[in-house]
Amino acid sequence: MLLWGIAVAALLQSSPLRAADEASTKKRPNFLFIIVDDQSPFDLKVYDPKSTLDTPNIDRLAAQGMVFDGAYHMGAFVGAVCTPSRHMVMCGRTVWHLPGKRRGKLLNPNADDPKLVPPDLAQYTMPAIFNRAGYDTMRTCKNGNSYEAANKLFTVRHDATKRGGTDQSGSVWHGDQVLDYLNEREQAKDDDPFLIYFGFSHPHDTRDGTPELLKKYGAVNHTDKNSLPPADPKQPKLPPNYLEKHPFHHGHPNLRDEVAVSGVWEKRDERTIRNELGREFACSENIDKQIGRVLQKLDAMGELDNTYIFYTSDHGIAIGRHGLQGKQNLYEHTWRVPFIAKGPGIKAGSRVQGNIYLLDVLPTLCDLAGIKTPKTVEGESFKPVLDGKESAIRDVLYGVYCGGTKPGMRSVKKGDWKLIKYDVLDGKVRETQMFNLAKNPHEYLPEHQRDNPLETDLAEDPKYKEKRAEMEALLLAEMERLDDPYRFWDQGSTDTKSTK
Ligand SMILES: [Ca+2]
Ligand SMILES: [Ca+2]
Repeated sequence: MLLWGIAVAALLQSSPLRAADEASTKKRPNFLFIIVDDQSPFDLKVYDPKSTLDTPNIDRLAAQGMVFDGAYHMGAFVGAVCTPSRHMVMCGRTVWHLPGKRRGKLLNPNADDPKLVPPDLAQYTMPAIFNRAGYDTMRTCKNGNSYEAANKLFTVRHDATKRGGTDQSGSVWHGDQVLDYLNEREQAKDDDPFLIYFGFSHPHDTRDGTPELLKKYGAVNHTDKNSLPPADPKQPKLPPNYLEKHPFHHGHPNLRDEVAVSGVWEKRDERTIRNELGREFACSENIDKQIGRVLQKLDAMGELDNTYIFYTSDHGIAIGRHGLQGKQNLYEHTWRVPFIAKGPGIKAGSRVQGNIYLLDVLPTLCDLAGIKTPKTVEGESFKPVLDGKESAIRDVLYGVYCGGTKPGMRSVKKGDWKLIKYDVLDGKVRETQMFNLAKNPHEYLPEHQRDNPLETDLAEDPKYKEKRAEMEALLLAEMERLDDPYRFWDQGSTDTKSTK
């Protein structure tokens, strides 16, 4: 019996699978989750090779890892799109199953239903799960517009809103918090695996870049509402889908991001938009520098190869695209997020569609760490994509903006096709758009006056009547599946919330 036991043990030890298992239990992987605030994927060279934004460190992550072309945030029921987005990151739940109450008022109409929003959800958020699993958890990020009940569970937390143009008042401060933490670990010879939530306050406005980087992108921190910033050829060019005005009202009167962003206000002229893009780029390059510092430190500590690194944003942003300025729309520049992953086993230089949401991050981290994913999580692990076994984890994507007049905006995407619907301002605006994203990736509208007949909104084109019916049905099915409490004018519902 003893001999047999030794033989089995020897056999197990010689098996490569067993050897890999043992190695991974000896040293579990670390996680560095980088999240910036308000960045369109199309700002980055990784997504737009013509972009003039220099991000050598993000580019290197992409070259050594995997780039996702289909990464989305599911949407928001408040103007502060950050808030639901960051809840989804923390708890892995779909948008209508999130906490959403402010001063007793339900922002998410489902928020009081314990079947849809578990009252003890904070105990099943990213820091809670990883603390229980023996990870050291650390966080730096902006304050506010996020999930405080989860944020406060990180063992080490250094949050502050840093949107200034100096080291102390800007992104350098967030970088310093992570470097200080890594230095302390090194000195204490702390060997536990770690999860670092490395958040930035920029490039969210106010986009006060450092003088050096502002100069590089030809921009100024423009503060005078009554004048235009100077034109400068070094500024980023206007985006291809720029418009001076969106063709119809977005449905959220007095929306801060569309009327009150310092440096832009309600202006959409070329000088204002190019200057603001220059400011956005200055802030984004500064973020890239901080990422570089942290990666260098991880390398020096010998931890880099055992660390999964994710780079993303809480959502995109318009800044002149389609005549919009904010993050309260469902065009690709804003519905999508940049998403890059690098780490053990992820093929260098790979690129996938993915079709992931930010709410899939948490189950993926659990999967990679070998932690059981809690039942509260509704997202899906995209580890099979990271492993190169799948190229996408779902076919249909759903998006919502419901922070202004109701029911607001919805989008649905499947394959190359995308539908966006608007039902706002008490029925004054009822619009449907349909795009073939393979032929019209910038979502050109008739106002862009493109020659190619596919480079426009195809919703009313009789040639695509069947496609539109299919997309409309998909949208309704997603709204039902996800407990969307609203219905649109043409969705044939008796739901009492549909008209108000
Ligand atoms: Ca944000
Ligand atoms: Ca420790």
